[in-house]
Amino acid sequence: MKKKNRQDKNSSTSGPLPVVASQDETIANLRDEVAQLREELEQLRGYQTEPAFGTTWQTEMDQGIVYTDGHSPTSSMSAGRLLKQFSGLSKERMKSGQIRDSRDFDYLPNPSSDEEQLEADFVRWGYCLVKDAMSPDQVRTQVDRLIDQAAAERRLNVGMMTSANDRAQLVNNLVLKGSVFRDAVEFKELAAQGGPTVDRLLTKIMGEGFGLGCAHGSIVHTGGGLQELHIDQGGMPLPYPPFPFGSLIIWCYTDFDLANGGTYVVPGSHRNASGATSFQDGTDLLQLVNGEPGLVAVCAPSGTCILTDTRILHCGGRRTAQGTRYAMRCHYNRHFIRPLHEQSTANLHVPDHVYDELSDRLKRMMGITVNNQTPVGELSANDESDLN
Ligand SMILES: O=C(O)CCC(=O)C(=O)O
Ligand SMILES: [Fe+2]
Repeated sequence: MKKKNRQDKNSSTSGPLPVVASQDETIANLRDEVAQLREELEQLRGYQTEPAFGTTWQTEMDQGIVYTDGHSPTSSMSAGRLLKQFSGLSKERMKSGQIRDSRDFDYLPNPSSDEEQLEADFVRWGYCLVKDAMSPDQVRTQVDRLIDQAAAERRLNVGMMTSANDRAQLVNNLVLKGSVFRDAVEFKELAAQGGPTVDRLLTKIMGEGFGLGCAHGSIVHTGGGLQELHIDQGGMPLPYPPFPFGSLIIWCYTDFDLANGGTYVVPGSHRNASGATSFQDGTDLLQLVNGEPGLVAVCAPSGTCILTDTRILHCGGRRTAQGTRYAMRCHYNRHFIRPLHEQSTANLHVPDHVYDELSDRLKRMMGITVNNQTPVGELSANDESDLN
């Protein structure tokens, strides 16, 4: 007679023995494992982990330093090369009426105060919309100051007109131009009621101590505002790690949508589900623009704060409606990164009377704290105990 398999399911020394899985279970487990490995491989795609055939230290050393192309200040692998293919595209799509309002897609981010939802939107689509981040009164205070400042700069012939025929104006370096802006830049509730929410989200995106790249006012009249499609970390060498270097946020002082010149974005163009960047050779970026949802205009009522991942494809949109779009755009970066934005010169010429008014946090954000004279981590010759 065949003996029954009387496997002891317990062991006196190590507790229960692992139960042998049935065949179905084993296959399911293996499938999960394969999927997990695939995901990890996908994530590593941007990085060359295996040396190419024939590569040795000697061949590399003989070749010398070849990863810079001689004109890009960072490296030949900057996103600029990949972005060239989009030249003229935003205009073409706008003119042919192919850009839709984000509200036409029910799955795209809507303004929300729920931080979990905001995080989920940011991860999935590369942007999220903080609802009522400024109250109507707070918006009014900002807009009034911005309009005054813009008029003064035009009067003095230093206005920065950024679209043909004066149809858009950029008011640079707002941190130097009023405490109302400074307070919003450092998320104080008195200037922006949803500031703490924005601050918390940005800290999750970039880590503590993130810095300010620039804060400027954006004024877009009818017919102005259109930019080329770009990303806001385009100067960084590729391949990108699976996280953004910064975040451009836009405080909407007026309503944003297609007619009003709302920002055009390609939702989801920042990464894939595994976290790998879309910005690498081999990804068909054009397919992202042409696919679903493709290029859309962000819809958000005044008072909303738009937070974007610096890897998302986007650009300023043309305002076709009468009137003017007002906004403040602030670019923040991880703390060890110098400002990347082209208008980031605020910290180069801070007048003394403004410097004295800046909070410690703002000084740190701008990278203009006075240096600590004591070398960090080095022995101090005055400290006898260190010399023993
Ligand atoms: O103003 C906008 O809608 C977008 C502007 C933008 O993309 C930028 O300044 O980098
Ligand atoms: Fe941008």
